[in-house]
Amino acid sequence: MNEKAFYSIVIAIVVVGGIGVGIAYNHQGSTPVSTGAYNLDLVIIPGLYFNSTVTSQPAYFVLENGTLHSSANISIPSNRLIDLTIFDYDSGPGYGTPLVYTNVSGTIGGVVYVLNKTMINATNSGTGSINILNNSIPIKNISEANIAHTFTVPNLFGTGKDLNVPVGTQMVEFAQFYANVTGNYSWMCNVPCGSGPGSLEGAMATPGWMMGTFIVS
Ligand SMILES: [Cu+2]
Repeated sequence: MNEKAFYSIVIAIVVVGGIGVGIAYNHQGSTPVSTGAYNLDLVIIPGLYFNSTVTSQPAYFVLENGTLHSSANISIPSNRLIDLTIFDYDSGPGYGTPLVYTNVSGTIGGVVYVLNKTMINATNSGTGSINILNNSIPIKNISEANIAHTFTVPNLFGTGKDLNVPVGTQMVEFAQFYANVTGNYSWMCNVPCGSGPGSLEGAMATPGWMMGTFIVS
């Protein structure tokens, strides 16, 4: 083999190999890789004192390591299955919620699982024991009469493709999703749950209450 042919082969190997690595890398980057789910636990608590004019407001908190943290900045890892659980102590109704936000969007299967009072039936034994029925119910919509809040991250999956989880009155809900594009997003509730509609003050307009930053990194 002459020198020219040898280097041609070396270059061919490097170029083809490089393309192969590039494809593999690109494939990994665009496809969700599950390395164990990340738990994002959110708690909604009503009736918190805001200030003397707005008085009581509801707020989201992040539950982590057994303590509540501000929801002003919520962080999740990219390219990893997110197990989202929302514990809502608040009640509705949520009349005036734009109908699009009463629908689930962006979750795996397009559903959230409701783990509400229907899950636990303590009345049928009569012995004081508690029966836990594992019948979490997948839903795609919560009516205005039953909605209390939403957890919404606009454009999380691309332009116009939102994460939207409607949260029902005093329900515990579970949903899963992947976020594959890193960056800072906004999160907010789209139920007029805080101070009056259009108000610039109160939960709906204050980070750490019903809105904030959603960080995918
Ligand atoms: Cu709300």
